[in-house]
Amino acid sequence: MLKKLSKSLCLILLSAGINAEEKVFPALIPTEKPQGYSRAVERLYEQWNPMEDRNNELYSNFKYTRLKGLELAEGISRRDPTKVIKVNGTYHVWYTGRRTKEAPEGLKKATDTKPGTDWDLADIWHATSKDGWTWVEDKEPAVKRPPKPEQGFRSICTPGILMWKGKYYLYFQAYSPMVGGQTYCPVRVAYADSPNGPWTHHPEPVILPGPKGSWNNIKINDPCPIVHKGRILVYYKGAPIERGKEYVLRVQGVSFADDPLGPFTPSPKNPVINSGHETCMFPFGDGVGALIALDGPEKNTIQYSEDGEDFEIKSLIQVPPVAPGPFCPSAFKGDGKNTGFTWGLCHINIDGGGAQKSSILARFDCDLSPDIDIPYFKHNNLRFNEETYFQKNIGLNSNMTKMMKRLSKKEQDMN
Ligand code: AAL
Repeated sequence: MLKKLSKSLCLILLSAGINAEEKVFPALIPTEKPQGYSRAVERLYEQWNPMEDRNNELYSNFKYTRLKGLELAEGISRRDPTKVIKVNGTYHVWYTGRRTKEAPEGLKKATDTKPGTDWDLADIWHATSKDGWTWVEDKEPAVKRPPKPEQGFRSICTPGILMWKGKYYLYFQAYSPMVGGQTYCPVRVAYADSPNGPWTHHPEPVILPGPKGSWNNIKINDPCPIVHKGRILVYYKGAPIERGKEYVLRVQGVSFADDPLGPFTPSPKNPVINSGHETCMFPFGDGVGALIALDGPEKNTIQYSEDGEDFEIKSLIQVPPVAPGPFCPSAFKGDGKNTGFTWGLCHINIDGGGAQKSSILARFDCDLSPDIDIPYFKHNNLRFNEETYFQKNIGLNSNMTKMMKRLSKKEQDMN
């Protein structure tokens, strides 16, 4: 009987074009790396994991929801939120808040009352929530611009929150007059005993741009503090004053401190991340996770580093939150048991641009927590509707349409 069966199995395989002796990659994914297949199969085991993104704690897709209470209003822009923290049952977030009668129209047209960019003439605002979906904004900024001529008198923006030994620290970009890509931007800090303030400006900037000719010699953007192995790490994006294809564009560095007011010592390995415009670093397990979006060869990835300095790509992501501020329940414990996050706030520029229109804060949900398993967020194959493909920045613009038509014409003439 058995003999008969295996004979008929051989016949079926042969008729399907498969030789019973031939090695075929099985449908049931081997849990151990099988030998003798392609580099792609090897990578599945060496760099990724055989269950693909379904088993990847550092992979997620992101789903967005409009916030209640912080809706778009004339003359108000909110962007670049901090991490969300929870204190005595209330969630807190801080962000760049701009309230100007006039709209930004570029730095050349900026005046004392007209902003040059969405983050010009801004202060740091604060909102609270009981559930993470509905938010209530304070009546006044939490941290106001310092008086002239202190650094930051023109605009303070893009804050990052740190909880350290029962106190609260907000790190932020401090601009005196803005003059385009050439604007000098160090990081200042303000501190408070309660998330509700009052906040006091530390008199001196704590993280300064680097020396002449270095990768961060003009700007330190997006300060993102975390606690790792008992130390304070502040990540940031640096930019040089030099512009052009041969110069560094957007890379990230880190500085270490044992006191929130400094001194901060830059990592000798800086820059520690070679990409990213909108980023967020978060404690994960006993290392550091980093969500890296928009710029550079490693854009739209989630990376991981054991020591906070040497990062490896762990996943490729789609539609990442812009300027994410996740709620990381154990972000500032520094106990090596960090559980990632499942939601946070981010910003969306209302016309899909960057600098010239107002922005809104939005909520994102995801599964970047090793303690939780939500298969919905581990799906691949995210597809978009018609409107998405033809919207500004994705549809081919009119100048490029003309150029591509000229090119097609040339190709036709040549062939
Ligand atoms: C943001 C951040 C920094 C930039 C600008 C305001 O999203 O990258 O803060 O300077 O845009």
